[in-house]
Amino acid sequence: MKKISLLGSTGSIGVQALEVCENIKDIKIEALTTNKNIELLEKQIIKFKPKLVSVMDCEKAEELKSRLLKNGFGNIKVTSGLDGLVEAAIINSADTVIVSVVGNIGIKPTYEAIKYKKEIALATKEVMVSGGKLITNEAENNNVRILPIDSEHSAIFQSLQGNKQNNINKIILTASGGPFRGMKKEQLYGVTPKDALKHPNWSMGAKITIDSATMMNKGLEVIEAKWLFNIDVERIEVVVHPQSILHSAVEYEDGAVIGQLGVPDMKVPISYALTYPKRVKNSFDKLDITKICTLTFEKPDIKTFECLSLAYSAIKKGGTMPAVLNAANEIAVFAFLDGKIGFMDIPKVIKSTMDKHTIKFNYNITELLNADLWARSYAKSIIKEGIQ
Ligand code: MN3
Repeated sequence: MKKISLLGSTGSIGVQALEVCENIKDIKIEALTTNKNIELLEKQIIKFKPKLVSVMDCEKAEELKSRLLKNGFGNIKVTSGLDGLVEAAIINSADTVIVSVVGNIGIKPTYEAIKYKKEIALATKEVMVSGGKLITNEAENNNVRILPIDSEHSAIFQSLQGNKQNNINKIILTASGGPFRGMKKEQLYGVTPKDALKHPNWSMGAKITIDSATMMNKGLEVIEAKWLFNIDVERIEVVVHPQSILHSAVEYEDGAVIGQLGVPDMKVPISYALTYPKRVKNSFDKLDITKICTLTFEKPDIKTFECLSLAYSAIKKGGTMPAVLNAANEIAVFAFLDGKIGFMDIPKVIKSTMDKHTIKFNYNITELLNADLWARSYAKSIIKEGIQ
């Protein structure tokens, strides 16, 4: 039986992960965490009866404690803050940690979970973008597997099975292109958060939906793929594929391209990460290939969607730069969602922050998190002063 700690159980991936766990059956949920959605967490607690839960927001954690006491669930431990999240990640009774929190907050708990030799099922790509080098080193040292939940990376991972001895030419990383595919810069200055939140194929959280609209999501995924599959970014090609049916592919040196297809449904990659190398039957929607009619592929418009080039540039510069890209992006995205900056200001905030950063090439986790903090405060200061 697999025993799971699920970090970020009330988010879009977390909720789907619990659905997958119910389908797999032979799984016990040991810990659940949320940022502040204690209403949903309480329902999950009643259903899955974990040993420990953690709430980032301390006040909400206290509120949950008294609610659980009233409900007769007073025996469940409630922790809070980043320390609480780490406690959930390293809980003794779990062997696998699903990381599906929003953003960089996932780095520390993932890093600690690896030290405790927990298998990682990773949905939070920011963990790899920022901490890729430290996380993959630590995983190697502890002989810990990191299984991707991100749909493209799951597709690449699936396409690599049975090919250990074969060299690959390149990874073909597919992108939907987001809601603004085909639009030019001039058309994008006036777009609102509401426009950007309408993703054509995937239903996801707000942060990743905006990242999809700017194509930063794909930039982050290029960096994520580099670390997960130990491949040079020059050999990762982003291809826009609006139907989101081919979830990504691998081209081998003989020219054979092996990819994974399916309906856009995160439950499939989640399930594979939890049951690998086995596949488990489910009742989720299946692909009717005769109904697709057309699959199209095009090169990304990197002049319009500058975030994609910024991501390539950050990983090529290396060291702490990808962490800075990621942190500045988080600040810019939330400022855009709050109506503080325009859509086209997002790459400007990121670029200015990157330009100002002095890269550190040898760093520990504290120094990495400091680079992240510096980038956040610098990005905030640019936004406050007004973007040129
Ligand atoms: Mn993805």
